[in-house]
Amino acid sequence: MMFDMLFSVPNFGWTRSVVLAAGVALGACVGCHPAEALSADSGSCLIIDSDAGLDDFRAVAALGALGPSVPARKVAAIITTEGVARSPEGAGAMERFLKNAGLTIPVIQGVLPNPKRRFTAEHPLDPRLPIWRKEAELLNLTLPEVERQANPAGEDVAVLLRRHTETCTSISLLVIGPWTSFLRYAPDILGRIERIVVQGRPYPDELGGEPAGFNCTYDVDSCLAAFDLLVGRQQRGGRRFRATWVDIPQGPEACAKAEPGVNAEGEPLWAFAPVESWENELRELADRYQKGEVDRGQPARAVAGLLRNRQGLANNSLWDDLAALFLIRPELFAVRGGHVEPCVPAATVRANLSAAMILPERLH
Ligand SMILES: [Ca+2]
Repeated sequence: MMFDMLFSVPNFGWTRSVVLAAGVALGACVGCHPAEALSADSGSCLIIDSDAGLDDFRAVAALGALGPSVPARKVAAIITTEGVARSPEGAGAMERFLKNAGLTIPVIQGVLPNPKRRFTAEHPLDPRLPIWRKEAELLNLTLPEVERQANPAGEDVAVLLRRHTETCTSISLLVIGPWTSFLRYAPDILGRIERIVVQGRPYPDELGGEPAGFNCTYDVDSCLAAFDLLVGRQQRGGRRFRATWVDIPQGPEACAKAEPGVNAEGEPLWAFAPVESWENELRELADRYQKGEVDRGQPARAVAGLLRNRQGLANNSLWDDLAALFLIRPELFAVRGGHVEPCVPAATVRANLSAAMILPERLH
């Protein structure tokens, strides 16, 4: 999530994928999923590595609805890595959310970070983290108490992930949390990864910047080690390996029809936020897709429930939502600096996210 955003690694050569923007189909196709970026072979899987923040749940709702409908694009597993939420508590919250959303996706606890790890002096951890953690682990305070996922066998993330990726011939990895767990499971899947989509942007917004941003700062040593690993992967895999940063517009210049990130005085505008009206829009959409006992609107309704407590959404933005949407509708994004960002208004982004949260008819 958030802040002044991540890093780039010298000589890493992130692929600046996709282009284009204005003028292309801006509308939301409810219940259908173009998903050009997700390949259609039968062994194509998506893994989501998440720290179970409130934006993570929204991202999962949009992508999770893809999985059961099109097995070739299934979400093989969600890993909960400690960041905003803790790992077992984040896994418990994620399982509860998935149940509320009517989605069946394996949830695996990530490994714990080194308790003596360092934080960067430039980006110390935010003192508001305990509040964010409580809100995330309690699904924006909709749960009466924290639900920790049990792991009686004590098996770690790599062992558990193997079971869910055996048939995956190519893997897309969405990283919307710290990199701690990635280092543990990477040897098993790195050769099959065709692309990595990461929330954030390099800092500076080009090759050669220094790591920054919450997902990196929380476990900076793992973050740096992960990117050292990926540099080697790209050298071996060449152009077949793709990684894309996705971020909200933050600068003074609007990209096509997207709202600018700051006003004339340079103050943040937070246009790409989970606004209050989105809750009602999601509920109305979910109700439209509930026919008798068939409820195709469950993911949308579950997300609407997370938008009820506005206090928990103060200064919240569509960070991880956008990273998920990039996997679904890449044509809505354009390259800017070292990252991609949406080139459509925030309302269009929210409409497309809402549409992705409706379960396809073929499920029922
Ligand atoms: Ca996150």
